[in-house]
Amino acid sequence: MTARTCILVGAGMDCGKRRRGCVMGPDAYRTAGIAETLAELGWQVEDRGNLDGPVWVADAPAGRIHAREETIAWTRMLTDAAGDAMKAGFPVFMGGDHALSLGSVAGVAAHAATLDRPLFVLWLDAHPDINTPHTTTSGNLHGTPIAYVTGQPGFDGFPPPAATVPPENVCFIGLRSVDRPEREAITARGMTAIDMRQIDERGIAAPLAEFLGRVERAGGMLHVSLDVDFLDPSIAPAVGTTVPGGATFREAHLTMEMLHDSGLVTSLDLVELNPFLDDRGRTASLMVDLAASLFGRSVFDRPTHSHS
Ligand code: EXY
Ligand code: MN
Ligand code: MN
Ligand code: MN
Repeated sequence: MTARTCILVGAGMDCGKRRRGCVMGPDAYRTAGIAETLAELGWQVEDRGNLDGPVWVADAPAGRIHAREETIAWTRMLTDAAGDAMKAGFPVFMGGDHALSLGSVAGVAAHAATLDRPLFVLWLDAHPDINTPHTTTSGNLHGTPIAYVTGQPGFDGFPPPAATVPPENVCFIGLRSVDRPEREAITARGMTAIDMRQIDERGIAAPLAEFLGRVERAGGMLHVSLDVDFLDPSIAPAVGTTVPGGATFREAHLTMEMLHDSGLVTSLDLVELNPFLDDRGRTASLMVDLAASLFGRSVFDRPTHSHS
């Protein structure tokens, strides 16, 4: 990684779905020692505090889009904050639910465009979050950020992203809950989707290395979006959308270690942590440990660029 300053951006967005609690995420990461942990690894850490976006709102009627206006406001705010943070270092967006990635990725994409570099996105999640406001059946906008940042239609009232991410630059890893329109969108656009069956059959390292090789050959920047539900619920209970059969402790750490060694990652989302559902802070602590692996914690030094 070239940037040695890490910018912590708290975004306790809680309106991307109906269940409350993600508002507490940024402070749970701080309580789990994220700043101290990254500083011990040699990073300069600048904590910019929490963005002051709209709070959770009462449910929209079933089947309707939930908190559209609030999500639009967060998207504007996060897009700006992401652009500013990218100029200053390596941003870590501490969520907050996954709707924060409408703004974080849009802002990062706009910054990459100013550098004339392609942006790639690695989506570590049980879900592909590629519904649009037209295809969603839940009405929860945390299920839509990939559609927004790849420029799909239906986001009425949202600012059009200044730069979009080409769908072929997105790689999903960990999928095990995919809606029918999402499957159709992924297939139609030729997106790279590594589901849990592929991980069972091939392991997680091989498909990840293939993707990282592609990013490197393109001279790309890489945004990583880590949803708590990527992890198996037995090790990460603090999330409202648990799906059995997720990544193990070792698969998750190996992913982060390989990402570090690649030197390609330039920004990170930590999303969907709901501290209200946690078990004595163990999910928050695990997420901080995973971030530490991505920021360089290892048992022994290894040569960098190990994927090529
Ligand atoms: N696909 C479902 C929906 O659109 O409501 C579930 C989305 C869950 C999103 C979580 C954050 O990854
Ligand atoms: Mn998600
Ligand atoms: Mn998810
Ligand atoms: Mn390499």
